[in-house]
Amino acid sequence: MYPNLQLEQNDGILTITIDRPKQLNALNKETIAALSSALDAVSEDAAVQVVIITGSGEKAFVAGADIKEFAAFSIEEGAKLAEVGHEQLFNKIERFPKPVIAAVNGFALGGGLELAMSCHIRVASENAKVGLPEVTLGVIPGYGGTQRLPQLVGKGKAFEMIFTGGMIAAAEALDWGLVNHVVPQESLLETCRGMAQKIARNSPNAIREAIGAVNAGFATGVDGYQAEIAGFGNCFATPEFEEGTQAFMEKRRPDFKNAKQ
Ligand code: CO8
Repeated sequence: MYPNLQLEQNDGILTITIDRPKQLNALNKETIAALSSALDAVSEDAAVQVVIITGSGEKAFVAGADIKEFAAFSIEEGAKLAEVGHEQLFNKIERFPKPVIAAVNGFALGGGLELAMSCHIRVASENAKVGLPEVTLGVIPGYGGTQRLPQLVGKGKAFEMIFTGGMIAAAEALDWGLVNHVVPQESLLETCRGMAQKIARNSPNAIREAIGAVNAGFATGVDGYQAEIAGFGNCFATPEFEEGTQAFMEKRRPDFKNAKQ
């Protein structure tokens, strides 16, 4: 049991629902720590292959960091809060060895959009609205938004979103490449689970290496191509590689679950 979270595990897919609906699922310290622990608990658990993160209710994914919690912070406390958040959650998700899908079921604002952007894939419901309203509060995005938003939508659009603090609708987020798909709210989880099931049929080891290689291309001072070469090599001589190639030659579906040692 984790405070402010609901967990549901089915067929290798763990769905984590952030459950503070009265506060529009705002991320307070306790919730960030709980998410961090829930992810740690499954990062090396072969029974979980894909994680879906969503928000409770029909209104919000996450309406941001909990403003009430940091309203009276000093410079040092503000910096510490951001630093701890990066370490405990946002970087952890980006580097998580299993795919993490954000099911954006409503408002994803500030830290909420930053949470969605740290996930590997984003799927939004038609009613979703996303934005980085931090400058309207006198702060800047502090959970990775200044870095991940330009990666996803380009520098010009990122500046526009950050400077105006405005929200964009799901359709525009799709157009900008900020989310991969937009679906009716009632089919959001089903769509994410369908995608997760497809992913779960593939080699977990290869997926872990792919996450590392893609991330390496965005890391400062790291040669992404070299990371890809190393990751590609790491896949060889593994039971999953043996199973994948054998299955192809035997004209059957690979069974990676039983290929694991
Ligand atoms: N923090 C705390 N409480 C919140 C938050 C939030 N981010 N968002 C909503 N709530 C609470 C409201 O205070 C209200 O609670 P109560 O009834 O006790 O007053 C409840 O949720 C419902 O909200 P509203 O009544 O405002 O609902 P509306 O439908 O009228 O409006 C909105 C919905 C438009 C989403 C509105 O709630 C809103 O603008 N929320 C704030 C959005 C925002 O500014 N988010 C960014 C926060 S700052 C941030 O995320 C910084 C990230 C980086 C931090 C780095 C470390 C510090």
